Amino acid sequence: MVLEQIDGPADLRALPDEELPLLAEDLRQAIVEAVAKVGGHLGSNLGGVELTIALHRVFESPRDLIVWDTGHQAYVHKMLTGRRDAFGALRQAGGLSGYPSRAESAHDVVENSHASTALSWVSGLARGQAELPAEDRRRLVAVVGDGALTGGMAYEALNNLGHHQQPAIIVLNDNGRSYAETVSRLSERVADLRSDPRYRTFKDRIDTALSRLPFVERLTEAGLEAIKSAVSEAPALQSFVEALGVRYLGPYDGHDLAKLEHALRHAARLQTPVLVHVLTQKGKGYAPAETDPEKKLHDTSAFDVETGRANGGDSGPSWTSVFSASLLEVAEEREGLVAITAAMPGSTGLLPLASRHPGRVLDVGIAEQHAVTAAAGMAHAGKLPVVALYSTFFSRAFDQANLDVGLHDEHVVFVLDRAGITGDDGPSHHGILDLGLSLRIASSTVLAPSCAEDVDALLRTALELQGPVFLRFPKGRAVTTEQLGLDPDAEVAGLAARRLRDGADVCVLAIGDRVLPSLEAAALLAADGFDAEVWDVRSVRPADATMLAAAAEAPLVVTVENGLVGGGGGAELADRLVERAGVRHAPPVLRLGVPATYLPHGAPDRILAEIGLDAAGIAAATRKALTDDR
Ligand SMILES: Cc1ncc(C[n+]2csc(CCOP(=O)(O)OP(=O)(O)O)c2C)c(N)n1
Repeated sequence: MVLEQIDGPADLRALPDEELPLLAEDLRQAIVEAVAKVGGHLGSNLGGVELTIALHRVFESPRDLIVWDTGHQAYVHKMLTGRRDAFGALRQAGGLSGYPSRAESAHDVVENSHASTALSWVSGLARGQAELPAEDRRRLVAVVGDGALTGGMAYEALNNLGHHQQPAIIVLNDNGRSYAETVSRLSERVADLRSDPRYRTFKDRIDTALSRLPFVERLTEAGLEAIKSAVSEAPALQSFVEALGVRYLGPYDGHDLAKLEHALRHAARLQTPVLVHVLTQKGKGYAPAETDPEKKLHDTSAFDVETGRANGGDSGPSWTSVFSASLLEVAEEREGLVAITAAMPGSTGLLPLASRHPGRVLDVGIAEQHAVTAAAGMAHAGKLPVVALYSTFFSRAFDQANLDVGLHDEHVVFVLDRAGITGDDGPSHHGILDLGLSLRIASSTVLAPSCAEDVDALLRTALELQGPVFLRFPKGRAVTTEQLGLDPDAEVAGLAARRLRDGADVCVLAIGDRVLPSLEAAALLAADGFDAEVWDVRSVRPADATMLAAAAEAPLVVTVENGLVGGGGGAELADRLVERAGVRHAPPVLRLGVPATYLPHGAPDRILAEIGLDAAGIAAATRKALTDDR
């Protein structure tokens, strides 16, 4: 294996050209094998193999800084920068992160896996080193996907890079897709280019014109550049970035190593902001990824290498699929309902609705802020927008939710998937801020179903309300009414809370997916002789008056949530108790939730146990509070 000879970029640079295709093959095989075992991001890593090799041959990381936008496509980079042997433990607790990680390697600069930030990072890095002598300045490279280029921050940074003529190389890894096809005219034009015979004509014309140039000029890239700019069929992207003051090179075949290296060396010599446009094929080299119509195996759980099919996981539907089915039903009943996604139609459960009513699902690109303000506009125009986001990405759109939706009292329903600890993707992907953020919006309603049946009931309620309404549920398999010991036919009205268990020693107010472990904790406490009352809060705001009245009488209240404990659901309920009972008479409240720290990757259940949010942890904390008589 050629890959075994590569312990760092220096080995890669020393490798003879003819061995590079073998290395590319080794890398693809190693990535498929590792991801098949542990799950992770596949399609973009397979597509970016040659590009990553070329980057590490041309630039000298870690002296030169390579910033991977989003970071899900940095597996090849990890393999080539000394982490080949550790790759088997990808995304496992204590093993390699699925994204760049400063703790892992000096080659990793940025580990924020929320998209569209790389151009701002290099703009800032360029500004930061502007006063250094030229020989001390590092070369700066941002690698960004066409999907990430639909995010507003990328345009804001391009504007600054061009305006201030900051020397930085933006490598656009254009595979035409985010998860689904990228929503952008700029991308569409490139898709046309891939198949359009006029593009060939354009390229041919350049070659012909170039062959007519004097020999010396032919040697200079400047000659080629001048001709390209003069040809009117140049891609729309070229006109766009050049209008902002950023040079454009390309498009290049992202699987042609020699051409890529040549293009990157040229870009590095320019000393200006320059965008190198590289066309790659998502999933390249692995048939099940190349042919996956939904997302080119963008991400996947562990799978069978032969077929590419995910290994059977736990049985039962996921929270997402429960929401998906419910949305389909309620959409049939409400013509005005429109679902909005920020480039994740499949993962947020919108595909069934999109296939039945294509016009009623809107993919805005990786543009959460725009999604939310556009939803406010739609609501004002009489539609019923449902914005389906992962909890972690909602943070991006807090200001829009607060002011465009909240201040204007527009009725927008936010469905926040993957709320709570998400696990494998590490600190930037845990959905632990949404409760705190949504509760900061003065007019918001905040709902958290504890079981599958309640997703439907609370979604229906959310659609009846006014103003911003948030519905959050976690990653993974949905809890059933049977697991909670509920009668499936016993309906709970509207926003009412549900008393699941009586008890006089302590009143546990459990939110969303922490209801089941709280019930289990009550059983553990009962074995120790403590009688716990347990409520399924369902609506954090407004909180049910009957529940608050019961809690106000308890000697101790414990709140439990899968979200940041500071300023979260427990804090909200504690405030309501004080309001109700008076500050001197309200019961003491023990708030259990996620601590304010950047939690690393690992299996969700394991992380939840470590931070005391499983049944044993809830029981232990409650027992301690009950017996702590100082
Ligand atoms: C702000 C934000 N929203 C959503 C996502 C989820 N997400 C991760 S990768 C991805 C698609 C990225 O597409 P692109 O940049 O073209 O990279 P590719 O995977 O196609 O190489 C999305 C939507 C994210 N990381 N950040």
